[in-house]
Amino acid sequence: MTMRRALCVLASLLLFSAVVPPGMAGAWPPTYAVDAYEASGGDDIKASARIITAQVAAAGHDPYTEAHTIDIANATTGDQDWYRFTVSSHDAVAGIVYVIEAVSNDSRDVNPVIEIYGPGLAFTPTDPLSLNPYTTDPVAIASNIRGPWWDHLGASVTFRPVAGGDYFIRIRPYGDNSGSGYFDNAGRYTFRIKVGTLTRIAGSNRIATAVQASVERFADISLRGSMGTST
Ligand SMILES: [Ca+2]
Ligand SMILES: [Ca+2]
Ligand SMILES: [Ca+2]
Repeated sequence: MTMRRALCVLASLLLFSAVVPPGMAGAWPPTYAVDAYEASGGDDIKASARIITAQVAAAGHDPYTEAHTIDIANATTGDQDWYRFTVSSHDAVAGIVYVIEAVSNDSRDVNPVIEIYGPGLAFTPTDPLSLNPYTTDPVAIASNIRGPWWDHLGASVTFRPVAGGDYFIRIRPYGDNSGSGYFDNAGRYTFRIKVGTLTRIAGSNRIATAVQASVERFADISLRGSMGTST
C-alpha cells in the first residue's frame, strides 16, 4: 500500500468514527440501559405484558405516556416490550377508539413497530425475522411500521376494539427475513396511548394547539420558528 493510499484509508476511518451516532459505538449489536419495566421478569412476552388499564383510565381523554427502551435488538436476547389493557364491553359497543404511538427519542437508532393482538391470550405472535420486508405480523389485528411525520422514527396506530376483553400491544424493533436481522437497532422511545383521536395539546389556546398539533404531526426542522415559536 502506498503512503498516499494508506493516508486515504486512515482519513476514511477517522471520518466514519466521527459520524457514528451515540449507542452504535463498541460491540455489535449496540445496547442501551434497560428500562424500569424489564425488572421482575420483564415485559418481553405476552404472558408478562405490562398491564396499563388503570393508567389509561386515569388519564381520561388525555394521553398516557411512558419512557421505554429497546435495550438490545437481536434474534436471541433481543428486547420486545408488551403491554396489556382491558376494554369493557360497554366501550366496545360505544365504538371507543384508541391511538397508540411509539416514537424514537433523541436519535434515529430505533425504528419501533407497533402490533396489537386480541382480544384474549389465544394467539401466537409471529417472529419478526420471518416476515417479508415492510410487513407486520399477520396475526395482529392492527399494526404500523413507520409514520414519516416525526423528526425521529415512530409508529402510530388508530385502533377500534370490536369486542370487550384484554388487548395486547407489542413494541419491537423493525426486522425482517432479508438476512439483515434487526438492522434498525436499539434505543429509547416514548410509548403513548390515549382514548380518542384528538388532543387539545395547548389547553384552551386554539392557536397554540394548532401550532403544537402541526409540530407533532408534521415535524420538519426547516419549519421551526416559522410561526414565531421556538419549536
Ligand atoms: Ca424495554
Ligand atoms: Ca428484555
Ligand atoms: Ca422488554
